[in-house]
Amino acid sequence: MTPLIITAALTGAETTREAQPALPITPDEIAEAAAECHASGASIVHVHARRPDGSSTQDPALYAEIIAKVRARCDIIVQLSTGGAVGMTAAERIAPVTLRPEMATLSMGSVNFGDDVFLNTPGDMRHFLAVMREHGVTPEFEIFDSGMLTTLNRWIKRGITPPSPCHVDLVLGVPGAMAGTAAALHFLLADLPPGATWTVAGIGAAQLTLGALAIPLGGHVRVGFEDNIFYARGELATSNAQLVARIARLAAEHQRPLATPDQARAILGITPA
Ligand code: KMH
Ligand code: ZN
Repeated sequence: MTPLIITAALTGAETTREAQPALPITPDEIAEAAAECHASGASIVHVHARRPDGSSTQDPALYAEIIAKVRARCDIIVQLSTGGAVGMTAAERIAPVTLRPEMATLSMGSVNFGDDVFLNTPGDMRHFLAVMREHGVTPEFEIFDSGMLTTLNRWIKRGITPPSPCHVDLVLGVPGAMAGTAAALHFLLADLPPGATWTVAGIGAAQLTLGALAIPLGGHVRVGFEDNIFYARGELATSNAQLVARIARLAAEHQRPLATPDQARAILGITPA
């Protein structure tokens, strides 16, 4: 079976230190957490920047510092967020892509997001794709609801993006979007673009259940404090790496090898710069 790519979504835009005391916030903390996750089996790190006070920002200078500090520690693939936080402008969100990270996320539509709306207009989405192409950045298409996968299939049909390589992240369990259930995952998988690779990012308790399900199904798994702060019911995780290590153990039980960063690059069609 294809080696398993584990993505560690370390920080996110919404998780707070108050809720999760081990949340990495500064570039040094993020780089250290990335190295720990790499050592525990992750081959991609999904990154959001924060200001020193913990608030979310897409400031390219902070992202540049994070990338440099991660690079100094390990060879993990750095995937920047273009989702940022709700309420940010499209211009703010896309700005760090000019740093030419290996990957960046591209959300495929608008959706309710808790009490907010995560806005992604068709024009902004096409602009994000164009900027990523211009800078040699591999997109990860973020799918929060089924219409977003329909849009991605339409893009492929119209030649806006190629059918391969094509990597999607099925983010399941956001309040306002698709449920974090096996039924929702199977429903989306039936409509996956032919040849696409996929990761599942379950929110909250679905992080474990859907991650565990993806391993025998041949998918890939995202874990981390962006999506879930607990190790078990009522028990906070002690680190992002603890969540990565659990998926690595489950993969070993399924005799599914873990992808090294270079194997992940080959699977995802990323050509090192
Ligand atoms: N913070 C969410 C509103 C991404 O990273 O691309 C969007 C998000 C998606 O986190
Ligand atoms: Zn994110």
